[in-house]
Amino acid sequence: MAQELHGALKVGSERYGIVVSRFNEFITSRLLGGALDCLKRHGANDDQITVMWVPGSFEVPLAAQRMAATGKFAAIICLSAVIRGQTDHYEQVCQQITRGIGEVGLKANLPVMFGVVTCDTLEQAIDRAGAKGGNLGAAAAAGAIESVQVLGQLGAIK
Ligand code: INI
Repeated sequence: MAQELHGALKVGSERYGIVVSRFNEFITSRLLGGALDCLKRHGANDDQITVMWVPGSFEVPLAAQRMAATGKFAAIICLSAVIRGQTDHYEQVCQQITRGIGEVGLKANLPVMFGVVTCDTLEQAIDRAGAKGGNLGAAAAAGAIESVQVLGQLGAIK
């Protein structure tokens, strides 16, 4: 029978880094709240979590890269919000953060989670920051825990 690996939603002694954008702080503070709640409810203590605030989405990938380079974190959770109605360079900001977060994860060989709300209106952003669309920050944190868990199992394969 094939061996399958599944990551449990259980935090061990590993540390998590969170990068969060001040731009659209009304939304991102709620994403942060969701991520912290998720990490703690799955076993993390405050001293296992470091939160780094940056000016906007554009600055998130570099901060994630620097956090990853410390070697102290098992995963980095990136949280920001890009709302089309508020910016004439929506596409550029979205492209930068999407490509940047992907690159940082692969280069650092770490789970770097995309907890970025990209949408047309403030109402849609609110929906995804704790209203009827759930909380993308919590989802990103759950994804980080699961990724750390499942990747950690690779070393035990015989
Ligand atoms: N940053 C965001 O996180 N979301 C946005 O919607 C946004 N808009 O609308 O422009 C935004 N801009 C700031 C940008 O990320 C940088 O912080 C800024 O350009 C300085 O480099």
